[in-house]
Amino acid sequence: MSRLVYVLNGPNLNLLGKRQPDIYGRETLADVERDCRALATELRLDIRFHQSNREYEIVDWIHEARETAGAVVINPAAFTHTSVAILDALNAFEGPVIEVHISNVHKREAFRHHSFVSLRADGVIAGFGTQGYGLALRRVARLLDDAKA
Ligand code: CA2
Repeated sequence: MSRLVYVLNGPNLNLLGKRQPDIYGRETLADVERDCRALATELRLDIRFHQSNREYEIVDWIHEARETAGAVVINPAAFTHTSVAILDALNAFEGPVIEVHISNVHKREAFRHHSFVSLRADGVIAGFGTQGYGLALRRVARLLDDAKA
């Protein structure tokens, strides 16, 4: 299976590190991308790292991943709780999908407790801060290694 991993980020995550550090920490999305790239090299993964505030762009990247990628790591942000379109796109992707949330959504408002994406995700990480992205990449590397063996 391809060792290319799409790391996708939903709406408002471009503000990471710039607002609400009590909830989301002080690292920016550029810091997260840099850390993901360094870890990916260690794990022999290639990554495509994207963020969008537009649902259709995330759907289009998942379609692209169908053709080229072995796994998807996704923080769908607010679309987690609303988007059947992203769920449908992920259901059409064959490799591992890991859902990441920086905050512990279960400790927050009730509307954040339901995730459409969790109906497809092979694993869900929440509340580990931006460290969750690295944990997701480690899991994906293991799953891709296991699929090869
Ligand atoms: O905890 C997460 O990673 C979330 O996916 C973040 C989403 C939220 O809607 C989900 O319920 C949980 C919000 C992303 C907004 O990110 C910001 C970061 C800094 C400042 C403002 C927004």
